Amino acid sequence: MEKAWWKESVIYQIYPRSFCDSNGDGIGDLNGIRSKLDYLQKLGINVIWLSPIYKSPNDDNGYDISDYQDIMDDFGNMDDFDALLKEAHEHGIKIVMDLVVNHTSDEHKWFIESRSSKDNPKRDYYIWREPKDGKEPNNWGSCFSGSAWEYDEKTGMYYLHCFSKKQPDLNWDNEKVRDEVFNMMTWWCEKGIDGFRMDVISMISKVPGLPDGKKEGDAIYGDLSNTTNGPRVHEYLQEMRKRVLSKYDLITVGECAGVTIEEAKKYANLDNSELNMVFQFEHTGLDYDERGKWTTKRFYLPDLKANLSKWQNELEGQAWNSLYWDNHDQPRIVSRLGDDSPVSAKCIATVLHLMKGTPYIYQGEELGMTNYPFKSIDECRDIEIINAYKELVGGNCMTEEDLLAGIRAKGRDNARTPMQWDDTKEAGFTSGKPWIGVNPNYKTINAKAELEDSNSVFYYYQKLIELRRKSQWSDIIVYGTYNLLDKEDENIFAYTRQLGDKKILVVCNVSANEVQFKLDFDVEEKVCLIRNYDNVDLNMDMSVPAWFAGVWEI
Ligand code: TEU
Ligand code: CA
Repeated sequence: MEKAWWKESVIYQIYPRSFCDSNGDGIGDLNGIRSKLDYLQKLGINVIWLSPIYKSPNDDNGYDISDYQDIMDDFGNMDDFDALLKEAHEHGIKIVMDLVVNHTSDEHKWFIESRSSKDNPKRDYYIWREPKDGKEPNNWGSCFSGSAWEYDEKTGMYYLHCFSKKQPDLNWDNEKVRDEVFNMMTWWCEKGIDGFRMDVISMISKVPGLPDGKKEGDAIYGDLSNTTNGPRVHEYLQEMRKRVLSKYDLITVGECAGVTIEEAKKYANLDNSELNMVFQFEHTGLDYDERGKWTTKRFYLPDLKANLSKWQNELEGQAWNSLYWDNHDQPRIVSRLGDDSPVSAKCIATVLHLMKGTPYIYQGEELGMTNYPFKSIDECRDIEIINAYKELVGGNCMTEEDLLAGIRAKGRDNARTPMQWDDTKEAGFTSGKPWIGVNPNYKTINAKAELEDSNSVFYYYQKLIELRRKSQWSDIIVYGTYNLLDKEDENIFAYTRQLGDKKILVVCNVSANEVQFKLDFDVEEKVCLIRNYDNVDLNMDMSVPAWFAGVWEI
């Protein structure tokens, strides 16, 4: 297997709005991030992915961009960015930008021109359609509730927005749009950035004719299945590779809603013709129910084991994998799969970080930060949550209590509460009033306390990162093959990794119960790489305490 720095990396995602506020306005910013580079270097990560920092009206917290080549006022200015990039590099940390080019903000100058008239030269930068029988051109529903079409009085046409109506979809079939995007990407690469995370990149090629989507159950709108993995998506990414990506030493990861294993083998193939890796979503939907995400349903471990193992085994030798539990769109894994306890956080981290692929750590995950106890919709800020509340509670589809329970379990704002730095006011995130509430458990879950406790979740993550990046087992962890054990076991997630004649065994009890675990092969324990209970030794028939995690060379 060909070696590469981006295969051997551990990437830390920062949601700038909630990471660290340096000027007391209650909003995180670039200088706040720069002040925490020593902390990140101590953790041991070598790449930071910044969620969007470009000019934006913040309808979707920066995922609605109005100027790709200028910094959002809330976060600072381009000098602050240049200082952050320089100091990150001095800390041995690369910077990956969030590339959001399936859509822009409706306040982008391109869209302002496009909507001004039917014959404006930029009209076809976006997807405009005449009404069909006086209504929307098709049945597509937006990811943020309602129709995916917005009627524009001025020209009597609809424009497509798969997300909020302030996020009009770009028309990638228009080569002028591709030129604009590739020129902008080159401009950032010339500044010295180290890669791109590509937002919903699987959606940039829609099925010609924009046919209706599938309607599930009593859904009002059709789904967006005709917007993902479209007929020209690989052509566009191969053009991006040729015109931009191939000219720089970058890491690229495509966020690919709806991606299958077969499609992933194209996006993330090993011949470097498109991207390095993709974020797939299958495992994050395994605790949804027939109504979708607003449920308190929990994972069933055998399903999770089967799905993660499928991606481990079926990409082997053909494409590179990303590994993640958390990001700014997901609830926090220690609440979702664990029981909020630090020992469960360490167990769940072990499951992921010994697998094959590039691991991503979302800000606060390394501290075991938990979901937030939302009691009212007024505490929420996310457009997805707010629109869902209007549609589902307003439309009498769900009671407020049920939806709030679903928000506490699955809402994106769980990941967007401020980073918990210490036990002072507002968790040391800001000297002002934070844009969203700080989790009340910051008194005990915070970076300062964990840096002073050698048994903290922070130091456990530091050890996991060190094993992958700087240990005698680095090669086997990065490049070894994966084999799941006991696929039916409802509590134990156990697997081996092998490279040549070297083999390691990972045993995790992903439950709050003490269980027995039998190995059907004899083990001659050589050395324990990491474990979250000191007194549990490896043997053929072992009693495994709640949330136990252990890794041994065998
Ligand atoms: O997310 C795309 C996406 O698939 C998510 O909207 C996901 O479906 C949803 O959040 C799960 O509930 C990307 C960004 O990560 C997200 O923050 C943006 O809101 C979205 O695109 C639009 O840019
Ligand atoms: Ca600030």
